[in-house]
Amino acid sequence: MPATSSNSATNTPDYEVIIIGAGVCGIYLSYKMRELGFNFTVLEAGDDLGGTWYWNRYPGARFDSESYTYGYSFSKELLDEWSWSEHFAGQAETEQYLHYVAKKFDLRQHMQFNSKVKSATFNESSSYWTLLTEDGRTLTTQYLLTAIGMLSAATMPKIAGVETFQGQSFHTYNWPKERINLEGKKVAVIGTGATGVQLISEIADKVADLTVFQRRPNWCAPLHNSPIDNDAQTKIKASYDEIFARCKKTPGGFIHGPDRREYSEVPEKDRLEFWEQLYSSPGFGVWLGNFRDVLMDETANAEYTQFIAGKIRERVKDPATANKLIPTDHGFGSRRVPLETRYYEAYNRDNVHLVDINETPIEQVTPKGITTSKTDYEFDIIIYATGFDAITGAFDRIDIIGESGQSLRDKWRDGPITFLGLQTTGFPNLVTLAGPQSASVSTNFPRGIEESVDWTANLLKHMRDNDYKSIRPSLDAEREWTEHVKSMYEGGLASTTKSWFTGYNSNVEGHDILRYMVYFGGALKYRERLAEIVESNYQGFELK
Ligand code: NA7
Repeated sequence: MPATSSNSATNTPDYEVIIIGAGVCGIYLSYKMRELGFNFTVLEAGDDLGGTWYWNRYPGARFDSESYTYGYSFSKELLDEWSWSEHFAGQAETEQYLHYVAKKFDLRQHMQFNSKVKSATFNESSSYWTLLTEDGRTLTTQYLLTAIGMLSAATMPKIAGVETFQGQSFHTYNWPKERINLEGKKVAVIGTGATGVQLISEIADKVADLTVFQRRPNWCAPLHNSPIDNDAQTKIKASYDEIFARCKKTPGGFIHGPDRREYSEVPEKDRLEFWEQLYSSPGFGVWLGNFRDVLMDETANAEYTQFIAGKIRERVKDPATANKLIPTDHGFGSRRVPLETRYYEAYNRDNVHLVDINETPIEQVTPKGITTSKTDYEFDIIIYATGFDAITGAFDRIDIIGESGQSLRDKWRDGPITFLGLQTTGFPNLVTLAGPQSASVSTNFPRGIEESVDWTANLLKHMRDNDYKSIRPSLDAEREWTEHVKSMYEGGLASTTKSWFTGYNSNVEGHDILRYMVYFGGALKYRERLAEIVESNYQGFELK
């Protein structure tokens, strides 16, 4: 057990609410907790706020959703004051935005940085949580709200010799704050997910030589980013109500929603015209604005997939390289679609080389570079764009101990089990914002998060107003929700494809099985369900 809390003598916890994480979710949570007058604090592992936008400083990091659909919607004043400079803002601007929000609402006073939580233990007699930080501090709280990010547990590949490399090497998530000089350098990138694709596109013409080690290619499509000029800025600011209303109507919480026409009812010529239009439009329309059956029906998906493959062949000059960049193990859209800016054109450059590690596997990292079954490569810099132990990974890295000494890590070993992705039995007073099986992790994050935070804030207010001290889901509610989450995986092409949506990660032991990580029912259904729960006086939860 951690050392005794400072207030244990009075049997009141140090805080009513502790929030772990000062990213997009934690910032809004702290705004709401302050608004409601709770005694709370935010514990953040980093030395500043920003979460995803604090850590991911790799070259090319930017939004794939329109900036003005990503920012917070809760303050009209904030919407009026802040001007995004690009339709899809980069990391630095987004970090500045979050700093601006924290300053405007004076939220920093509630945040403790360099405060990595090591463990959280539930005390059954008091219904309090006791947290221990890595630097040895103990804090107690009635409610524990996690805002620890869905992609915040970065994973390195299990390759022999990684630690022996004598040049510089980074995981993209842990990209240093100081400027890294890439000019004139021989650089390796391992990984071609959304991160690798942004990074490769950005650095291809800046480094002397770039070698990309690819295991499975993804279906990528153009982002079509551009600056926001004064006219566009004025229009955006005047139409925020419509923008957010539109996001509320789509299953993904983006401005792009599915085309309701049946794919088979649209003549082939019109389909192709429509697809050309999607391909040349900015953002996720190419994925989420398509006919619904493209993501559900194998025939429709195969035709669209061929259309996109054709685009890759048009853009990559060398047919052998184009073939390597075309996925063969999954159709378009069944994994997260990376949006790119001249990604495919990067491979037309003489200084960029693509290594398919299925043909020539990586054997080891050496002091000088990387050895495959065929070649000894020498590099100055190795970049690992190898992704995350998604969604549950951040929970697994904290010792979360609930009733009867049960650990959350053990409970979720074969996959998460939750009610609404917000609570799990055996862990009262723990609310997992952006937790597994919630809609926030499968939709435009800030849109989902604002709703979950509002819902949670109302719940805590309800608890306080009615003098309740603990909340937990019932076993039946948890079972029913987890089954519902599983049923939403049926029929969709994404559920049969290995990706972080389905919980696979080759770099984490035990994560080579299907795990039901996200809510595929969409933001609308999720929102309805949250509202029903409130209307039914929190049916499915036990409040005491
Ligand atoms: P992703 O999408 O999980 O991509 C990770 C990439 O790294 C992917 O191409 C993996 O190949 C590759 N990878 C992982 N481990 C290895 C090993 N051991 N050897 C070779 N290649 C490997 O993470 P990202 O950071 O790109 O994107 C995460 C999300 O951030 C993204 O969806 C956005 O929402 C924002 P694989 O495909 O598994 O064969």
